[in-house]
Amino acid sequence: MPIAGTVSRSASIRTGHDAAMKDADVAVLYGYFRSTAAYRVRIALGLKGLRAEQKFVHLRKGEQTQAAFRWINPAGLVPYWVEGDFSLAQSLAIIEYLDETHPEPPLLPRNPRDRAIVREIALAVCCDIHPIGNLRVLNRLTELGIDDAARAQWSKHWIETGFEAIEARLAQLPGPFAFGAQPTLADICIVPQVFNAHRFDVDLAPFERIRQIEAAAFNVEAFVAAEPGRQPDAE
Ligand SMILES: N[C@@H](CCC(=O)N[C@@H](CS)C(=O)NCC(=O)O)C(=O)O
Repeated sequence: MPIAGTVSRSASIRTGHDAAMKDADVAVLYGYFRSTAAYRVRIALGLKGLRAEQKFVHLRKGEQTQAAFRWINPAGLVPYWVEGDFSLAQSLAIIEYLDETHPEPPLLPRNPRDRAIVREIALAVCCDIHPIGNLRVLNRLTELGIDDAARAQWSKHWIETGFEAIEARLAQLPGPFAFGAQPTLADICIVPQVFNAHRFDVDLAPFERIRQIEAAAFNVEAFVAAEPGRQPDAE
């Protein structure tokens, strides 16, 4: 059980202040370079100035379906967070946990209505776009006889549909990020989805605010360092 055997049971998050901690004490993030959900968590860690040990689950090779990983996360999905005896699935739950345990800089605005709007955008990505284009959904389409070209059309269509709704909301909000001058949970979800949109040749011309967010993110180290191509498991 090579993956399971590497889980630290005494892990905690390492910050700039306690960088001298032993490697065995660092929290573990299970991910995959091209996983947009893991990409979200990497950005959040970077914005908070936190580090976690990354362990890689090769989704294309199906490692997420193997017993070694299902022993860690029975859902067979990444990201997955392990910190001592505490473990957590779901990127939004992990990010909100990090935000609550490490409040600076905040990833949500203070005002309840503003917080709700930022969450609305994040959920539009995580609930309305991402799950329909997930690998296991695409694999199921193949099993049902859908060819690769139609599969790609499927992904492109749902990204465009979701982006139209998000862009309409963003047009009401100040830039350059989704909710003003500082990145929030909304940007953490949008930027990885834009990466995926490029993979499926989505024309971003109609999405002015989304393009503005992508450009703003290029100037923030946490977003740059989290890019799939910069991860140790990138191919
Ligand atoms: N809602 C979950 C989604 C997790 C998810 O679907 N992860 C994808 C990668 S982005 C995955 O592990 N896919 C494996 C598969 O489809 O077999 C989250 O936000 O963490």
